[in-house]
Amino acid sequence: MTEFFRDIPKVTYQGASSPNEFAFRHYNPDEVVMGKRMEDHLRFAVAYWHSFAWPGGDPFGGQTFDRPWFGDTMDLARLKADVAFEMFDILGAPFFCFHDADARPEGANFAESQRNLEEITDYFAAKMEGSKTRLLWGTANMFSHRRWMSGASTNPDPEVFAYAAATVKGCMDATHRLGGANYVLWGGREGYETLLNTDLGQEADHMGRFLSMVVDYKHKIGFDGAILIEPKPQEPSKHQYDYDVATVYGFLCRYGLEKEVKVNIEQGHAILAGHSFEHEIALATSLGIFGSIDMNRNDYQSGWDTDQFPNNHAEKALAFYEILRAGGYTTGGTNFDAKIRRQSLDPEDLILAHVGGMDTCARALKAAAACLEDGGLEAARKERYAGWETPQAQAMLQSDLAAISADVLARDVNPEPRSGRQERLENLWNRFV
Ligand code: XUL
Ligand code: CO
Repeated sequence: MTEFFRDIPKVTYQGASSPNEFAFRHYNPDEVVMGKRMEDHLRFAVAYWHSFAWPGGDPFGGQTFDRPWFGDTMDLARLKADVAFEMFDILGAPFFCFHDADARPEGANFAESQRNLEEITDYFAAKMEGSKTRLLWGTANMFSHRRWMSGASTNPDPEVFAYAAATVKGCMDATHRLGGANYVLWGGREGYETLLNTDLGQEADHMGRFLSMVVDYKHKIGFDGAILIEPKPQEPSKHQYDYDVATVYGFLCRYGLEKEVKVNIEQGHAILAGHSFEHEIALATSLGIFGSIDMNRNDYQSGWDTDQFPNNHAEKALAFYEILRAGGYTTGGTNFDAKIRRQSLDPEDLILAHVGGMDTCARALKAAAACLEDGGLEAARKERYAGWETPQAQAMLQSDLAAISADVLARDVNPEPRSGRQERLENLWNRFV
């Protein structure tokens, strides 16, 4: 045991009226919701980067956290892993996620960075033997180091493309070795700052080719997890190529990868793209590319990607409704891509942020499940489209404009508008949240 969380007990479910701060009020892992244990529905993951690698900086100030594992040595990387697995255990977290750069010190060259990653991967594997926590996904940080400033696979310099390919290979190997359920690509620098120096078309082709290589490598090593792209419209780049789910789908179709790659949808990124979280999830499920989610919330006033822990279950219920309606996660899960505020210095803050986030999601899941089981909303939706169930309506879809026009004239078609019943349905929804 390390000293870091020394007085903090394991968090257990104690019911909604528990006065204990270190208790779940809604997240009861063994409780069965719609025929499945809550833990298996939600598949919570802790994000290594925010909780263990982030120093607390913002655009105006640097480090605020003073963690005993901060530094660039392998010993400190191992201490960080010890503390991380202790936190996973306190929370009963079934999964975690990490970038190479969160887990290992940067080496003097690629070979040294790769060796460091392999060593820490072995260390993770040993820790996982004594832990219930599994790997939801691994990924490569190809946005922090200055080599990535003009992009990774979209960099105008082919040497950076090469470095990116080698980096992703190493991270996919690590993810595979740890039995990861997915591999994620978030392209924070895959975009541009100014069109004056950018060849959009060439960069898209390089990104498409790179992604095809990732898919080929997945098959070559027999990795059976899903490859996921994480959309985001901007920040850090002015304009990012993986803008939102619709943009990613168009990109995947263009390069013939729509059956091979899915999406990891983040709440805050959806908001930055001008969408709701549930819109992005519903679109992805309808396109057959829903993979996983990064759970957090943004500050709605600042317009930044503030990555706060979720605390509004009514808002998240809309997202879980879409996930449940589509049959739930397969390889995906609920990764807390969320960080405590830079003034939240205490070890307790890290634990309680996750407890609150897990409870918020559990409450949201239960509300969404209750509404789905009630069936009223789905019945109303079905009824709204019921006209399409007739043979005539179905035949029209196989017809053509001239024939349809003749039919409209012959039957003197004059549609009567019908209420969309939005407020009634909102009232129905509110009965469950
Ligand atoms: C950045 C972001 C990343 C990805 C993984 O906004 O969400 O943390 O989730 O690289
Ligand atoms: Co994310």
